[in-house]
Amino acid sequence: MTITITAFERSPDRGRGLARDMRVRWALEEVGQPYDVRLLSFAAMKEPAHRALHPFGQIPTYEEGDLVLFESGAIVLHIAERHAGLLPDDANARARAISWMFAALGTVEPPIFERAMATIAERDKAWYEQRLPMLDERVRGRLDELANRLGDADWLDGAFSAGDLLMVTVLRRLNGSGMLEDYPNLCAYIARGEARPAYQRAFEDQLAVFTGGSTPGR
Ligand code: GTB
Repeated sequence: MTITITAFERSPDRGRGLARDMRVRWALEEVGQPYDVRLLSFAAMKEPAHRALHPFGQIPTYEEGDLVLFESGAIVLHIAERHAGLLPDDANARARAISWMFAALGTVEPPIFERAMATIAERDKAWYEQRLPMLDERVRGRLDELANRLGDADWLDGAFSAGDLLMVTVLRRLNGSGMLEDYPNLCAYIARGEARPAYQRAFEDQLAVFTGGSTPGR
């Protein structure tokens, strides 16, 4: 059955792979599932046709036959549960990998997202200079904890899993912030994720949308 996901027609990240379709593309590449991409303008995302798929009028969505999903974490979990390669077979290890998925999106992403939004939307506000150190501190707190837990391991819990996939996409949002450089093991962890062939295929495909190349899916 054909899988179709949605993505920005013109991503504000200019092809840096920071929008949340990237994690879905990467997951599909990891499990070897071909997919089509429907590109949407900001206006089209708010039209009834897209809101029928996504109540909040956002990307990404995922369609497969009668199934329509929204929320990138739920989509990645669906892919990981249906296809081998992103979750361990052992039940306890699988539950732990899912914990890391939730940790990436529920514990690590919020302070990173909040900081990113402030740097975009609040830079010209009177409070920005005062607020930024507080936002930085919240991010640093999470990075300290994550770096301590990861230590010198390659991945968060044994083999690469959907938990690592989500965590790497979350951490990448800090590229260019200067905050990651204090955490060499997290930098190496991100680099390991980015070096995966599936990541690279996904990245090239989303970049091709920005540079005007084709987005064939695979
Ligand atoms: N919780 C949802 C999920 O995980 O799927 C959040 C989905 C979401 O935020 N989608 C964004 C969207 O559709 C795109 S990814 N925004 C349009 C809207 O709400 O009207 C967020 C994003 C946007 C831009 C950058 N960037 O430029 O770097 C990075 C991430």
